[in-house]
Amino acid sequence: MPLYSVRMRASRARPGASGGERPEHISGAERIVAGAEVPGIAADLTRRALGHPKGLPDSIHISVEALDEACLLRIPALPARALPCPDAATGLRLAAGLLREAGVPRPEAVIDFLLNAPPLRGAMLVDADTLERLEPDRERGVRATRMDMAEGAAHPPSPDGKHHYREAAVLAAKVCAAPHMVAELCISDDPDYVTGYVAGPGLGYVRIQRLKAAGSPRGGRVFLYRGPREAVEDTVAFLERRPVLVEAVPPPPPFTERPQSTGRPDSLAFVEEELAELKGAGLYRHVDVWESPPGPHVRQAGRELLELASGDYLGLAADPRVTAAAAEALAAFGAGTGGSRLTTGTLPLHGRLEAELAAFAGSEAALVFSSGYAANVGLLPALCGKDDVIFSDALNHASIIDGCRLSGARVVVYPHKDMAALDSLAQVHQGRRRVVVSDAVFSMDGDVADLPGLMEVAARHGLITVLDEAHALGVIGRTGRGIREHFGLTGRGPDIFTGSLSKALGADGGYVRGPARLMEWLRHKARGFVFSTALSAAPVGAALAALDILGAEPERVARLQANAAFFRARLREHGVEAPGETAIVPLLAGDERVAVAAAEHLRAAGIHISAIRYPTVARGAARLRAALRADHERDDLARAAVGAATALTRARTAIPPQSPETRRHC
Ligand code: WAQ
Ligand code: MG
Repeated sequence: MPLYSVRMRASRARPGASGGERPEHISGAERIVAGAEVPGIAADLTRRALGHPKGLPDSIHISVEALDEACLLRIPALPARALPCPDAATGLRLAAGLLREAGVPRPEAVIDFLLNAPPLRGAMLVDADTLERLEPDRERGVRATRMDMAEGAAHPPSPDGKHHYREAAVLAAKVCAAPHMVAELCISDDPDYVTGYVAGPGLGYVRIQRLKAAGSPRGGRVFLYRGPREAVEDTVAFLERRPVLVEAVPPPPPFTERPQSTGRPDSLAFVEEELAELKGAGLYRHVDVWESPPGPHVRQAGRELLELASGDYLGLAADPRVTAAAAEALAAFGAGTGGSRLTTGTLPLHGRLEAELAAFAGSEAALVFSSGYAANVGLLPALCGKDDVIFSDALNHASIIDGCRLSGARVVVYPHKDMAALDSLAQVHQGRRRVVVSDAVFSMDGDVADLPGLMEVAARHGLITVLDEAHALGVIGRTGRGIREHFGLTGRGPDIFTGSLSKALGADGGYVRGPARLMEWLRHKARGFVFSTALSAAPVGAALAALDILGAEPERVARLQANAAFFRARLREHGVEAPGETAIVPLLAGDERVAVAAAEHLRAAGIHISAIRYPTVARGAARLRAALRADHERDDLARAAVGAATALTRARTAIPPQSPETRRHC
């Protein structure tokens, strides 16, 4: 039985339009039906054309065309879900989040694009990364046609004559099946219909309750494309001409968050509320999935990116000697240790790593923890309790802050690197034990603690000194031995260091190092050591090999430092301030949205530099944070510096400063 495509298009001449201008599009719809149904469907579609809220047409085209069934494609419908939202502004933010999830790097720009475009009959076909228009006819757009529900003949017309959801679900399924399609955003141009959607091949069909104000005729569609220019033609041909039947279109998912039938209050309701708040404030975190080992060039979502965000400063994480050592340790000792260091977990490798690490960095002994975070959260509560005082730099890493809180000690936060303030505070706050703790290299600012000043104040007041060298070991000091070497300090150094095996050493895990008697004591007192399963063999083996390389090849450290200096110099040439003096280079943006938009511009240019926002830094102190590597090439760094300068300028121009009123929300 032959199938027919029946299409309706209603339009009217624009009021006052001069000859030659295109008529104004009012509505369009289509079905695929058996021959016997053609007259009935044609009548249905004509009634629809005459009843559109945009007004009466003065021309209705009905076309009936037999389909070549050999090229009829049957595809499954997209899974559908619904996001409720109180207003269009919230809906648009949700849409941006979904587009980003679908892999669109600058969703806000896509939305602006749609909202500011003139009305079209079809959709804009847009490059997902550059936002370039790709369709051959930009006044008409690209129209997805020749499609219907597979069960089309059976579906009854909806009571209000509106078919929005079903038709959209069919169209979105076809669009998402088109080659190189990343996502679709749709806002209805029916003034009474405020619900819209975002769809994507991996995302499914997501209805968003409100995407515009009621009464507004402004709508449109954007199809986001990522593929070769030569393939655009095929994509357009598929959308416009390939007959498609969509199977098993689900009923429209409702906008209730969950069935209310039980009448019981939902004790987890706060989760949706708080996630929606984060999305609204531009603070929702989307995680990137990497598809290659760490290195100066990496792959993410099928794209090659120049990487300036990783803590693998010396390029050791993927060094064949390091990975081979990890593999050897894994084969020799298994994947897991099965218990705490005090029960079944201690391997000969742990002892070797502790001895070599201590010797390299200049301590008597060391103790390996399962992460740098665990080292701080293990050490500080062991060292201090409720009768004690911890003086903590205002910009210390979160793991230090958490360790301070968990200790129950009085925590006195001193202004960043302000040794005079520390001195005064130490005079005032007395206690049983008193500790001063500071990052050696501050992780978000890339500056170095004033160690000589700190040692002097500590000596004057008898404070125990703790320095976190996560971003200092292997990074500062001529041979990478850290902050003491950086300052050429030969006398007494800090009492205790904490650090990470997962930054310059390219492995995984953390450590505390210091006097042997203190390490012996910590083995009994640090709960994060006592009650945590021992770090497994592979990362310990990797860290040992990395430490050997660091000792034997200090030129890696020199290259890292030279790269950082080169990158800072290029940035300054392009008018970007680049404070700090280590491998971490902060490029201050202030506004969260500027930082995020600049990072997105950079990503579109093939450069990955992280945007850092609250809660990692203070609100309004958002930034791009570049991290250098020893194996970065100069050409790449020069390109990244120009890219960063351009991206920041573009983001600042596009995003006007917020009034204090709106500022409060992010
Ligand atoms: N192909 C491409 N673009 C189209 C097509 C088509 N076949 N039909 C419409 N457009 C474009 C055109 O620019 C319109 O202005 C815009 O999309 C909106 O079209 O789950 O009714 O027909 O409840 O107004 C969404 C339903 C309904 C959401 C969307 O779109 C839900 C809708 P409209
Ligand atoms: Mg329509």
